[in-house]
Amino acid sequence: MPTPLLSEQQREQFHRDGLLILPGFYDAHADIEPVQRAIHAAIGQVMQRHGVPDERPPLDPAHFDAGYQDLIRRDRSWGAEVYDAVKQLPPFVRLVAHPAHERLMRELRPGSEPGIAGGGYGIRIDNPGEERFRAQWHQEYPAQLRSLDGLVFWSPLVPVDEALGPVRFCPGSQREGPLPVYRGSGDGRSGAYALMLANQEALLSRYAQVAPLCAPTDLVIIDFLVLHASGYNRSQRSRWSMQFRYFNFADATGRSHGWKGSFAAGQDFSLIHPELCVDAP
Ligand SMILES: O=C(O)CCC(=O)C(=O)O
Ligand SMILES: [Fe+2]
Repeated sequence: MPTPLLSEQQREQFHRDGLLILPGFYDAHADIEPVQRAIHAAIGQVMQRHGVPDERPPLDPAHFDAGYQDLIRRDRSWGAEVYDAVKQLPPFVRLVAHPAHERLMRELRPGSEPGIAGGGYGIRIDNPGEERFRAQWHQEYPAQLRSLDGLVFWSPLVPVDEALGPVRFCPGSQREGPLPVYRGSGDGRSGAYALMLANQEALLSRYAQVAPLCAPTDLVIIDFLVLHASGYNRSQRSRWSMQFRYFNFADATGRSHGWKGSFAAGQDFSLIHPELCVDAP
């Protein structure tokens, strides 16, 4: 047996809060910089595709996103091209299946059979002042399905200070179990972004909120049932962050629906969990 990655205290903390932060978990040189370098190259490819002269300074991993704000100012849809491109970069995909993720899942969920949620990994680019793709208060399960018991591994690619809008959490809220969402809500959003938590205000009033600051190499582990929401990016730089989502094949709810995925897998959540869908007042 390899030595555990987590202490008993960390396991207890995750069990209590549904949230655990592991500062400096990844190796900057081996894990994070290759992703940053590859994103820099992908931005260059999108520039080239649109005839934008590449006048960026020589690559510095800490400023891998140089030129990106200019690019989206010219045409926001070029940012969407970068967004689609970066989840297909080999150094990122290698990290999705990092052996440590499986070990962490087995330590936090003894007896689990880890699975990597198809369509459940990517790199968020939360642009300054943008509302459309900001995640509202949500639990991960309705957005991802696969299994009720699951973990989001979240890790920033840029230092996240107050101005960049750190993710907000309600520690302990995973104990609510799966919460109903409003049917047919939308607000001009689509897919999982359109899901609206029912009785949000009453729920949020019961929990304290935390919005931890973090930096590249840090890992934030999020229970599929803990309430969380994107912050508001009021800075001049996009908030780049990686998400890897693991589910549990041995979970009874997942097994009952055949580990189906949600919106990203073309499924209609309300057909799989009609009992979790209620009409908006
Ligand atoms: O990074 C964010 O703003 C939201 C993250 C989130 O909801 C997730 O990773 O599941
Ligand atoms: Fe989420």
